[in-house]
This record gives sequence, C-alpha cells and structure tokens, in this order.
Amino acid sequence: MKTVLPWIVGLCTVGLVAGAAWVGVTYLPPPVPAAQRAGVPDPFAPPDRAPLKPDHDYVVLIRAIEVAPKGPGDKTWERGFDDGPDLAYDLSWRGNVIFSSDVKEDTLIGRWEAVNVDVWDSVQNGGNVDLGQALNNGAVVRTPALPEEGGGLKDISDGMLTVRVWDSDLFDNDEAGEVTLLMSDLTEGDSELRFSVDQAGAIRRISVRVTDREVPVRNLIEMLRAP
Ligand SMILES: [Ca+2]
Ligand SMILES: [Ca+2]
Repeated sequence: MKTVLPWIVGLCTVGLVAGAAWVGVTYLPPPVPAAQRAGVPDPFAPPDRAPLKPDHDYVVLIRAIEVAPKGPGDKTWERGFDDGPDLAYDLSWRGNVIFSSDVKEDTLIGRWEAVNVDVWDSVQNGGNVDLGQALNNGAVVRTPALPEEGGGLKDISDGMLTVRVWDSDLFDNDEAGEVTLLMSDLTEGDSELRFSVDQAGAIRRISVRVTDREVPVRNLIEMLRAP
C-alpha cells in the first residue's frame, strides 16, 4: 500500500493538470491585446482631462509665462542694460480686460501665485475667506452655453480668452506678444501651452490652471493654491 499511494497521487495530479489545460484551451477566451483591456492603466497614457462644462463659471489662473531671450524683432529687452524683462500680462474676455497682473522683475519666466499668503494662512487656520479678496491672480469667466441644434455660438468671442504679455518699462513698454486661448481647448486642471517663434511674438510658454468656480470657496482656494 505504501508503494502504490504515491503512484495514485501522481496520476491524479497529472490528470488535474491535463484537465485544467484542456479547459483552458477549450473554453477560455483568446487573449485581449493590452491596448483593448479595460481597466488596465496604461502608464504612458496622458491623464484624463475633463473638458469644461458649458455655461459654467471657472477661475482661469495664469501660473507662469516664459518669454524668449530677446523681444520681437530680435531686440534686447532693456536697451543699454543687461537685465531681463519685467514681465506682466493682462487677460481679456468679451472685449474687456478682466485681469491685470503685477510685474515680475528681471526674469524670462514670470510666475504668479493664485492667492495672497495671508489668505492662504487664513484658510489653513479655518478663518473666513472671500474669493474677491483672495484672488490676486486669475479671473472668473463663464463658458459659452451649448449652441441650439444646428446653430453655432452666438458670439465666437464668448469662448475666447486673450493673454497679452509685455515687458514693463519706465516709459514705453516692450510688447512681448499676445495669444488667444479657446475655452474649448482648455480642460480642468493644469495645461502647458507652447508657442513657436512665429505664433506669439516672444511668448514661448504659458502655464494655465482652470478650476471650477462653483465649488465651495475654501476648496477652490485649496485647488488654486495646490503646487
Ligand atoms: Ca524693456
Ligand atoms: Ca528689467
């Protein structure tokens, strides 16, 4: 009996393995290519970007602007001096300037914080915050409503934002360039827009953050302030 038992166990094991292989060959579906497998994240895929909702308020925040080493026409930024441009921008919508930035001195990359440090401290300590006072950069805009069936947007400029950038000088400013952003190209979260020489004067890059205005102000400020 002692010699027969291992043989029986061995035969049963072989039978189980062969049976499992037969079931696998006969009944399991063919392998699905990786690209078609649902729920398997592709590490190289760009993050999901939610398009902006129509007829909805958003805060548009210009986080950074980079300009070329020289201004349009290949002119140095500060004639007779070697310091960099003093960058500022404004944001226009529906034919109106709705935000003008402060000036970032002597830099080819201007960066602007979303909210004042004081306001951020207040948020952290549970104090009351008012969006109007909190925002020291960025502006509130509304996306266009969906057009009626078969029609287009009533006014195309409803869905356009213009960013004008300049080097702030004591007398005449040096224009750096101007770009028009289409709201339909923007998504919630951060976008980095790059421009070639002929597209936007001396503007090379704009980093823009779009945040849903219709969330509680405290959450909104945390989202705007996030690194
Ligand atoms: Ca200048
Ligand atoms: Ca300067």
